[in-house]
Amino acid sequence: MSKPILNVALVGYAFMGRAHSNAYRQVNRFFADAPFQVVPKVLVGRTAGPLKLAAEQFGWQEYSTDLSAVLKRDDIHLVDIATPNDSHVSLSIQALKAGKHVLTEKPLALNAKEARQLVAVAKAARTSAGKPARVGVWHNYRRAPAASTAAALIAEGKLGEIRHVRAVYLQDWLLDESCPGSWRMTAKTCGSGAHGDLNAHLIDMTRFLTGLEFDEVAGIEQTFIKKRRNADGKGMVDVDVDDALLFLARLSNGALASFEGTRAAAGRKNYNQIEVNGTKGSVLWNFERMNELQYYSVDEQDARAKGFRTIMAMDGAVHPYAGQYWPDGHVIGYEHTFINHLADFLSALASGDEFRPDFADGLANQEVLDAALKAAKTRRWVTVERSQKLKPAKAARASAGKSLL
Ligand code: SOE
Repeated sequence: MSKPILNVALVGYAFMGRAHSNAYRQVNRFFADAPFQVVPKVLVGRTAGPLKLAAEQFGWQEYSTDLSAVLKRDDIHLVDIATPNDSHVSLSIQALKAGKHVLTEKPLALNAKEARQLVAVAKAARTSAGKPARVGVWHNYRRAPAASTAAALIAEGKLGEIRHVRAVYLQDWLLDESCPGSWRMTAKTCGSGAHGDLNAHLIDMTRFLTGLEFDEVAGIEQTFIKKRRNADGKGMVDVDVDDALLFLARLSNGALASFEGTRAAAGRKNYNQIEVNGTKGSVLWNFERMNELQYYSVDEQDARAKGFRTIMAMDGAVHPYAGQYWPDGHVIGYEHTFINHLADFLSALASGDEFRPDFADGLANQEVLDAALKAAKTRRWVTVERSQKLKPAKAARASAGKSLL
């Protein structure tokens, strides 16, 4: 039986545009139960030459430099925003007002004020068919099988009461003084530096894994290299955002948490790690070993066998998403987290069930980002403004319950 068509327009075609394009191309190949036939219809950008090349390479049927014209089309159902941070809110609002469903890159906004505006528009938005518009933020790491398994274990109480979260996201590409300035290093275009880029993922993962919110934060930040050469080769630009921002937090159940986001940790490329300690056990997940989950249980009866164990979270019968791909233990990678994310969004679109993280989650995340940035700048503890009451997200889709061998 043929499925309804979902035509997509994607704005932006750099690193994230490439990752999203791949998800649109692959989702029907791996998720037989996806309720739509996804069509990568139009790639949108500003500069026709490179845009055309990207559209061909990434598999888009058409390309356009005119977003307004694309938004007027009745045959476009979903608009995806993979542009620099300063346009996430305005483009999302434009797409919602045109009656489209919207997926947006993280962080949702430059600040919480902007994010609140977007949440309000999204709540009221209707598609041209008069249905509520559906929205989501691309916090893709939630949907690594091992991370989703960790969330399920925590939700089932295997860790008991959560006491600590310890999370780091370490990169080193800004150690290189010759790396030119870009939108990622200017507050006007990115909001904050490593903080909004990397800590945003840690905040999302903490909220996802523990179901807890953030009460108060204190932090420090540093910009190690304050001037960089301009990308066009002409002169120097000031760097006015952090190269690194570290913060402490008290979570809503009293748990204590620490976070470190940096682009100046030599040798660390995409070291995105989180450890959660509870009264009955601990879990640790590191993206660079994304298919594995470290788990410790205080209940192990044999003292000789007590210790952290490594679970290969690629058993299709029990681990979420794993059974969509290859036989047990045939590992997956970065790009699959985006495919999983999209598959869940499509299911939610068809069923009407919630999709998380949505824009309300994006706002909650932004409120923590803003508070930690303010704390670092003022050198004080700051209470996190929580303008909404959110339920914790469900841990993950159920496993496919099958092995493909
Ligand atoms: C760059 O630091 C970056 O691409 C982030 O923007 C992504 O969100 C992260 O997943 C990888 O690193």
